[in-house]
Amino acid sequence: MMAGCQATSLPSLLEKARRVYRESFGDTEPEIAVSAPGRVNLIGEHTDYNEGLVLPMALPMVTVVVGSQTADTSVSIVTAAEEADEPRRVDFPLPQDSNPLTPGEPKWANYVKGVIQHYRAGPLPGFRAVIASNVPIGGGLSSSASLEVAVYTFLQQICSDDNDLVAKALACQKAEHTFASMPCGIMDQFISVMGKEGHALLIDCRSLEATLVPLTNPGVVILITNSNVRHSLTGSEYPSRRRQCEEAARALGKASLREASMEDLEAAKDRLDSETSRRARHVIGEIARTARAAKVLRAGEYREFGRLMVESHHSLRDDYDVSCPELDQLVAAAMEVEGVHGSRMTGGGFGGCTVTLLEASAVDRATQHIQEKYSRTATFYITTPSEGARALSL
Ligand code: GAF
Repeated sequence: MMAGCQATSLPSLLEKARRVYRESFGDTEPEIAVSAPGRVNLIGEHTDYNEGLVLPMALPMVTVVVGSQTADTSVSIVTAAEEADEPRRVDFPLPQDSNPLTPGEPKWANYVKGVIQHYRAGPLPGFRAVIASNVPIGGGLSSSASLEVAVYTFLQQICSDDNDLVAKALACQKAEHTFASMPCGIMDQFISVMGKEGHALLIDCRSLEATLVPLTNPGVVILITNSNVRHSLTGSEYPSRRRQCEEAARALGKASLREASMEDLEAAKDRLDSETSRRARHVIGEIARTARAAKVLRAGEYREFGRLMVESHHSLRDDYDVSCPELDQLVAAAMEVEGVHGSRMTGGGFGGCTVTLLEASAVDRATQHIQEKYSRTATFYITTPSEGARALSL
C-alpha cells in the first residue's frame, strides 16, 4: 500500500492496542475491537459546509479502539500514541444530565468525550478502552473524524445498537464542533462511517445522500503525498472561510452557496468585497467541478478528471487562499511527470497532503521526481478505497 513509508498494518495496530490494554488494565484482554478509517478527498474542497458536493474515499489507514464494558459507571481511556506529549490516560465518570462532560485537557481526549456526550442511543455502561491509530495526525487525512467514528462504533458495540448511519455521522460532527471548537462540515465523518471498498463516494451535503463511484481500474493509482507541514484547522482561518461563505450566500439572497450560480455572483459584485467574492467563486466553481468529476471518473476519463483536479487546486490556491508554498510545490512537481493525470491539495489545507491520480506505471518516477523537486522530505502513500467503520474480530 505504501511507497516511501510503511504504515503499520491493521494486525500490528490491533496487536499494539491489545498489548497497551493488557499493560494498562491489569493483564486482562479486551472483548471488543472496532476500526474507522481516515479519508482522502479526491475533489470538492470546502464545499461541504456550503451544502455542496464532495468526492472522498475511505483510506486503509484507521483508528482502532479495543476495550470492554465494566460493572461501574466510569470510563478509562488510554491512547497508544507514542508521540503524545500529553497524559496518555484519562479517567472520568459517565455523563449525567446534571453533570455533562466538558472539553479540557488532555486535548486528544476531547474527541472521545465529545462522542460520549453526544451518543444518544445509550444508556451507556462504564467501560475501558485503548485507542491506536495509523492515520497521520495533522496530515489532513481526517485523523480526528476517524477517532470520533471509531469511538462511536465502539459505543454501538457495547450497547448493541445499529443506529442510523447518517445520525452517527452527524453526532460525530457535533462532537467535533462542541468539544474541539472546529466548525467542520459533514464530509469527514460521513465517509469514515460510509466508505466502501473499491469506491469513492459522491456525497450531496444538502440531502446527505451518497452515490458510489467505482474506482477499481488497476492501471490507475491514487498517490497521497504528505508535505509534512502540519496543518491545524482549529485556528481562525477555517471558521473565517465558513463565515465569509455564509455572508456571500446572504448577500446573494440564497440559503447557501449551493443555490448560487456564477451569474448570481456577477450580479451581486457591488454588494461583496473582492475577498468574499473570490471565496464564493471558489465554492460555486468547485461544486460544478465535483459534479463533472464524478461523471468523468465513472466513464474512466482520467485525463479530464486530472484536469479538474488541477483546476480545483488553483482555485483553492488563488481564490480560497488555503494552500501553502509546500503544497503548491508538490502539485507542480507531480504535474511535470509523464503519466500523471492530475494533482491537488486535499482536505482543509494550510499544510497536510496532496492527492495525485496517475498511471500505475508512473509511480516510481513520480515519487522520485516529486521528492527531488520538494524542498522538504515528503512521505508517499499509494492507497486504495477502503471500507468504512466496522467491528473487528479479536
Ligand atoms: C476539513 C473539514 F473537516 C471538512 O468538513 C471539510 O470542510 C474540509 O476540511 C475541506 O473540504 O477536513
